[in-house]
Amino acid sequence: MKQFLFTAALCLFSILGWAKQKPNVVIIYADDLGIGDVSAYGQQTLKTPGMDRIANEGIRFNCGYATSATCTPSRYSLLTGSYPWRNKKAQVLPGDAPLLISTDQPTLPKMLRTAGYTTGIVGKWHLGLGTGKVDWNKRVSPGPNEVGFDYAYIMAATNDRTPTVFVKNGYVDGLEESDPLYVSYRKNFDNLPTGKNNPEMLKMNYSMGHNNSIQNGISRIGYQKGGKAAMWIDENMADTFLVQAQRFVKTHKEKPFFLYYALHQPHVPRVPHQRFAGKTGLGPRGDAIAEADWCVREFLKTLEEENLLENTIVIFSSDNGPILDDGYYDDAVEKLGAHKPAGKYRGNKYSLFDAGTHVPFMVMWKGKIKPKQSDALVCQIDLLSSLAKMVGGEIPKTDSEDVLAALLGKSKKGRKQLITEGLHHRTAIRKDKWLLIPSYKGPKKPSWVDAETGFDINVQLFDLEKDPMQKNNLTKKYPKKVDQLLKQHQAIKGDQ
Ligand code: NG6
Ligand code: CA
Repeated sequence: MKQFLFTAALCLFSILGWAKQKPNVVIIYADDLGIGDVSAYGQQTLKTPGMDRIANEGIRFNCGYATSATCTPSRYSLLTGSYPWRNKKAQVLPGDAPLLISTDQPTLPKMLRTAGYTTGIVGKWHLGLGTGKVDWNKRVSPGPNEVGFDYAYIMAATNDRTPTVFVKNGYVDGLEESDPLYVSYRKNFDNLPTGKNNPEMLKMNYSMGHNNSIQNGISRIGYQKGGKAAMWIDENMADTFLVQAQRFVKTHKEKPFFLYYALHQPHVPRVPHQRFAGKTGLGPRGDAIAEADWCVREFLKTLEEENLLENTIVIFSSDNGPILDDGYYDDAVEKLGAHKPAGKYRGNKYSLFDAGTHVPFMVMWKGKIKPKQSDALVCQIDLLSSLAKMVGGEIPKTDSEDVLAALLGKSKKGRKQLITEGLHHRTAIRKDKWLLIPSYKGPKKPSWVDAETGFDINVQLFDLEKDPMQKNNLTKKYPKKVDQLLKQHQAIKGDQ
């Protein structure tokens, strides 16, 4: 009897303990993936069953946003809850840029860590490292570990920028002492081969920029020397990150964990593993998406096998809208066919038109969230406050709004409005069905962008419900609306 009571007490204790355990948080964040690239959003040209699983078993948000149409600024907002234009340096960073997030700023991983979570990042960082001149042969700091992540296995910037190595908790992974690594964004080392001088060494040609150091037959932005044993092979990158993400989950499953799994696809250079090359008929961009989708599928399988799906909220989104030619000739344009990466919307990466920031956004939590679609306006910047609310953490004073009820499908209301950003911190305002782009002087696009930026000297007002392609500028028809939205834009953004 005594034994029975003891066992019963133990069971009750563990059930109560389990019930009290905070849910794990996973953010899967794609790079340059458009709302029209995910088949759950309606397209028929490319199947994405992994991503679709999150949308179909969870909530598919129809008005989900990144704060910016480029990577660094969006990631900055995701992690800090602050609009990127509040920090002048929050622009696409070179691979040797200093850490953009100040170590005393509130961040999502810090908030979760304080709430008892083990926090990890695997994949693309692109928020700078160190304080200025980085010595890649010593521990590089401050970095992700200093802004809230207990574990970090990252690529420093982008897959088209040097250094082409992974950094594990501040150390270049696999670096050999006898072959130190040097990086420069100003000049080449010892006349080493470059894309510009040695095109015969390239397996993929550059179309714009990207003609500096060559690694794995692909020339990049930036120069590097040494570090041979640590250099990544692009074809294996997806597998490396997936294994890291799976390992993090398996190692930390006993306590609440937060994993930021930042996929590198379909950003350029698009070099999927042989298993995916040529499989979609859409060229490397489609194949890279298929590879990313497989990663999502495998990762969800791991959560399932570890019995974690019921206690894990999985959020999926992308850092900015899609782009075809982003600096390499890789058939993305030629093989596109009927596929529409931006779905029914006008815009692309770099653009103030809607699809620059209007991205796939799905949230799944088995047993807690009922499958549905939602039209609530939600933004990645809101994850800090919303998740703080969910875990009983501290909600810091930032631009992040608590939209937890919308994220869990309990409310149709998200935020009231959102400031979205294109290049050079130029911004627009999204509110109700409207998108207003203020007037901007100067050239409509920089020479290195092969897509529209949405800049115009005339103010532009679009009704996204009736005119998702943003063909009809309604400023003349609705002058009061223009006035109102310009005032709201000014009130939030000030003179910045
Ligand atoms: C641009 C690069 C582009 C890409 C982008 C950053 C050129 C011509 N273009 O400067 O290829 O790397 O920066 O992309 O160099 S992001 O998704 O990380 O913001
Ligand atoms: Ca990006």
